[in-house]
Formats: sequence, structure tokens, C-alpha cells
Amino acid sequence: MADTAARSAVDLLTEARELTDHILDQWGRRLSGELAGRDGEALAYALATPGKRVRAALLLASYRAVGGTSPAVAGVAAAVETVHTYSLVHDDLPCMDDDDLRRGRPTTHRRFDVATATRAGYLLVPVAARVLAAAAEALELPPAALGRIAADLFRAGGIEGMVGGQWLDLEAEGRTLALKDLIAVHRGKTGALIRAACTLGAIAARAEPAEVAALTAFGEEVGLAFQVADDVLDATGTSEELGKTAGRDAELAKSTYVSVLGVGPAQAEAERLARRAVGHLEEAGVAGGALGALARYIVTRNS
Ligand code: GRG
Repeated sequence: MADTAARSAVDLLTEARELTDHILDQWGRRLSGELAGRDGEALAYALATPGKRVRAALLLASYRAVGGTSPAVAGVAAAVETVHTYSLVHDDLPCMDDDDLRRGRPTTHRRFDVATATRAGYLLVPVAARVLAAAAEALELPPAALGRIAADLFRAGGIEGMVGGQWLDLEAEGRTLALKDLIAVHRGKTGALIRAACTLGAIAARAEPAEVAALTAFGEEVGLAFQVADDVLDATGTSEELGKTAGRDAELAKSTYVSVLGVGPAQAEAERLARRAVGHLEEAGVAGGALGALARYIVTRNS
């Protein structure tokens, strides 16, 4: 049973990676044509980085769980991954986490330079809007659904979500946070976009409000679980496994679930959150086999 779930998560991630990478590669080529020189190259470099595509997989699985069938939904997943990519480019900058390695390759500012990576990061935000607009057309989404998806994605990526969480995270460096404040950081900087991936999949499938609510609740729990697992991996994984510098949280004196609770209790909390996530789907009668497998993967992965 556990093996079946693991296989199903791996299959879904592989499919999400193939679909999303194809779209993002096409955008990378198009953008390096539109924007000559290093800026275009840096955009294509950032978009081509080999991410796990967890957010894309969650979006596809959420979409299918409530009856969506069009392959064009991969464009919405690519838009979410574009916002995520922007956040990684900026997160690695010297003024934030100051890292040299991402997805097993030099970070964008190390491969190019800080000014180019900064511009490329900003440019990725309107690129995400273009990727989303193209997907909405291919999916023949009604304007109201596109409006809801765009509002939710960019709210989750903004001050109420990812940017706000990162802001709190940077301010908290060197300080010990209480667990409730740490939860706010994690829900914002990481959880908001993961939650949005699940909500967006449901809206794209034109799901009933109760189904959208259940997938949103699932995404909230799994989004927090993802960052708790990330805290554990940062403390226990190697740079080779992670594709980014391991042990960075301790170096930056960040409060994490590991610094507050310790490795074992942090891992147990990630697994509890994943189970709670699945509980929301069960309560609402949403078919969650693939989502359950992804939730399990998120808290047991090694990269
Ligand atoms: C202006 C304050 C301000 C912020 C700008 C930089 C930024 C916005 C937000 C940072 C958000 C961030 C990077 C949070 C960490 C999320 C996280 C755990 C990333 C790693 O995700 P994975 O493991 O990465 O899915 P891959 O490479 O597989 O896609």
C-alpha cells in the first residue's frame, strides 16, 4: 500500500515535471528572443532549472480530483511554478539567503550577476501572468474563473502570502520565534503558494464551492507540512541530496521547527499535518488518492 502510494506520487511528479518543463522551456526560448543579451539568458536559465514541480503536481491532482480532464491545465501549473521560480531567484540573492547552489546548479546571481538575477526575478512575475493568460485561453476558462485564479495566485504570491512570509522570515533572523510566529512565517513564505496550487486546480475544474474549500484546507495543511519537512531536511540532508546548501538555516540563525522542537518532533508534526490534510478531503468526499500520495511524499522526501 505504502509502495503503491509512493509510486503514484513519483508518477505524478514525473508527469507534472514533463508537462511543466516543456511549457517553461518554450517560454524561456521565447523570452530570450524578446529580450536580447544576459537578461534573456538569465530568464531562460531560471525557468529551465530542474525543480521537483511539487506545486504543479498538486495543482494537476487537485484539478483531476474534482473532475478536470483537460491537459491544458498544465499551463496554470506552469504559471504557479513561474511565481515559485521568481521567489527562488530572489531568495538566493545576497540580500536574502545569500546562496550559491540551487537545484544542483549555481544560483542565478552566481551564474550571471546580482543585478541581472534581480531583474530576471522581477521579470518573472509578469511572465507568470502571461503564462496564466495563455493557459486560460487554452482551457477556455470563463473570465470570472480566470479573475478568481489570477487574484488568488497573485495574492498568495504577495504581501498576504509569500512576500509577507519572507519579509517576516528575514526580520526574524538571529531571533528565536515562538511557535505561533514561526507558523505565520511558514504559512506565508511557503504555504501560501502551495495552498494556492490546490485552490487553483479546483477553480480551473469549475468545482463546487465545498470542493474548492476542501482542497484549500488540504493545501493549507500540506503547505505548512512542506516547510516543516524542509526545516528537517535542511538539518539532516546533504547539499548533494538537496541540490542547495544544507545547514543554511543554522548558519543564518533562523528559527525553524527543528530549532524550536528538535528533529524528531518536527518530523512527527510534518506527518501529522499531512494526515490532517487528507482528513479534509475525506470529510468532503473528494477523491484524494493521488493527493494523499503527494502529501505523504511531501513529508517523507529526501530532496
Ligand atoms: C521582497 C521580502 C521579499 C520577498 C520576495 C524571495 C521571496 C519573495 C520569497 C521567498 C519564498 C521562499 C523561497 C520560500 C521557501 C520555499 C521553499 C521551501 C522552496 C523550495 O521549494 P522546493 O523544494 O524547490 O519545491 P524546487 O527546487 O524543487 O522547486
